[in-house]
Amino acid sequence: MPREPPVRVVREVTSRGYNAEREAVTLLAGASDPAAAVERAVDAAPNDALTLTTDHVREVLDDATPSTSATDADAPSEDAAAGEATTTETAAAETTATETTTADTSTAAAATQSAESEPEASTDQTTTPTASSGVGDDDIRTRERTSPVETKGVSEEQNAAGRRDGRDARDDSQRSVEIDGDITGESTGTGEYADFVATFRDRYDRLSKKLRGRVNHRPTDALDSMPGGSEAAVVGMVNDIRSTASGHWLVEVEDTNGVFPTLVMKDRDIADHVDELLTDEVIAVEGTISDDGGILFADDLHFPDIPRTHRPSTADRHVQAALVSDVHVGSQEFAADAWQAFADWLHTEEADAVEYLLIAGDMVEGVGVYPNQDEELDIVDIYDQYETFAEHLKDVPGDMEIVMIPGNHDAVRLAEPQPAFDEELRSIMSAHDARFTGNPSTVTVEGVDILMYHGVSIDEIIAEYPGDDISYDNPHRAMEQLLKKRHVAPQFGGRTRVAPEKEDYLVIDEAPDVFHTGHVHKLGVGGYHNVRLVNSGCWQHQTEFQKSVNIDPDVATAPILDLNTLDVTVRKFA
Ligand code: D5M
Ligand code: FE
Ligand code: ZN
Repeated sequence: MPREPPVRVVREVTSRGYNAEREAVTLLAGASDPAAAVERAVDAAPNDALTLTTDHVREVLDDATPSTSATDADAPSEDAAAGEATTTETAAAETTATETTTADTSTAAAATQSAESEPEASTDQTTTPTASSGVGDDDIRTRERTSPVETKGVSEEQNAAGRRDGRDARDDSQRSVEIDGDITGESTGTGEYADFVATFRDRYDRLSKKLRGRVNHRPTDALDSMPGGSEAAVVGMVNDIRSTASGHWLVEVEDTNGVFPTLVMKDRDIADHVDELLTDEVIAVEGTISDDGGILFADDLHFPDIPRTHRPSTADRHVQAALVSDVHVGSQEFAADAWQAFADWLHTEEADAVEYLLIAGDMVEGVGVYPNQDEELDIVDIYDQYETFAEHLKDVPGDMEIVMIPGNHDAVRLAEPQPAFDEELRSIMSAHDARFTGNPSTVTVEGVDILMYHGVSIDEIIAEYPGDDISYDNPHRAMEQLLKKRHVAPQFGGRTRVAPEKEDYLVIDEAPDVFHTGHVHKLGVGGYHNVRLVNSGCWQHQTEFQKSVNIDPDVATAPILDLNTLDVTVRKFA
């Protein structure tokens, strides 16, 4: 009997916008057809349910798969182990040495990288891929291997003003941080139907503009009256993707005038792109109108994408930013010692140039985020969690510029765009005079545009994409898809909850220089059309739930971005 590893079931469930009780996952994994069982359980669950419970699952299993026996449902966990885990990574994580790797922006897919974004030192030896999971194997060159960071005693020397004792006194006058695209204080959505129409209209307007100049497009209603055999193009939002009986793909696109079907033949090269398509993203299709006029045979597909000619801006001086996320203070698995080692390192001379700290969400573990989460809480009160987080943040040098966006564990609305922390939470985290902005936001640091986004849609990209090219081991590959679609949460109605606003704040209007995300607790460094991609790891050891579904997090990794070169050095503190 086929048995789905629970991790797949979890992803199936979450990609449909639900969390699941652990036992519900176990039951689903044991069903004779787990995918169908997930489908039915999701249908059976009330629309307003946030969590798929064992009751929801039992209901459908009893109804439709009477053959599922209790034994099937109880024993799927060995299968889960077959999936991913590598022991080498765990071994690497247990050493206390600081591992330093440098990634350049060239990936196999981006041979056109500009010279200026290549690292200047490429003579160094190649590191083993297991030493830094998620960092594209091709991209890595070991620049140096440092001895274990000397951290002892640093915090004692640290004075109350947070001056960096191992480091030079600094002149702050060259620093600058600007913020754009922040929803905070601008939210107008009431959740009405009209708001959704406005959001989608805005998405279509802005993304179709990026495509219209590239194809000779016609509105859908004009395509209807074009003679068979005409060459034509259409720019629209993907409304539906279906395979036909003969294995071709029917991709229905919608513009403001109506819908039009396009057909992608399975033997064409462009058929590969159909795997990448998500509903609600905006694309252009070029092709030939069928003889009877009812369909467009696709010759080419275009995504809004980042132009290959994109030239990133860089800072005018040698200065660096630490890009972290997913601290999860309040969880029993919060890696307090590792965080302390990181904070201590920031006080050393070696970290002299690290003047910025960007935190991409999930400061705290939160309360009631997942079922049974309370069993693993170290701090049960959400405000106490932020108080403790603030204490840990105080260990970071007081003269660093800090920018924070919220994530799905934080105490702001779950639906994206998420506004910044409210006044009460800001006053708790006030120590560093940090900047608080929404998720997503573009944070321009000394001229470098950094798109910060927590990353919930990465789960969805990975769940929807067939094959192993894009997985939790290379989250930066999922980030490429978001850039290609020029939207941080392209698919509506799935795992990523989206709030309607009069503008679509999730559109990536300007190509960023750096894209920084977190959420999946896996490290990933890459490059796409000269945009530097960084997915931070996390500061939370594996939770019971993650263990049960075989998610193996990259704990205590701090990617350090050089704002002058956009090179990234990954440091490990566990
Ligand atoms: O997300 C951490 C990662 O783990 C992210 O990929 C989601 C996944 N995850 C962890 N626990 C669960 C449960 N209970 N349901 C669904 N998905 C889960 P984070 O946002 O830090 O929890
Ligand atoms: Fe997280
Ligand atoms: Zn998260």
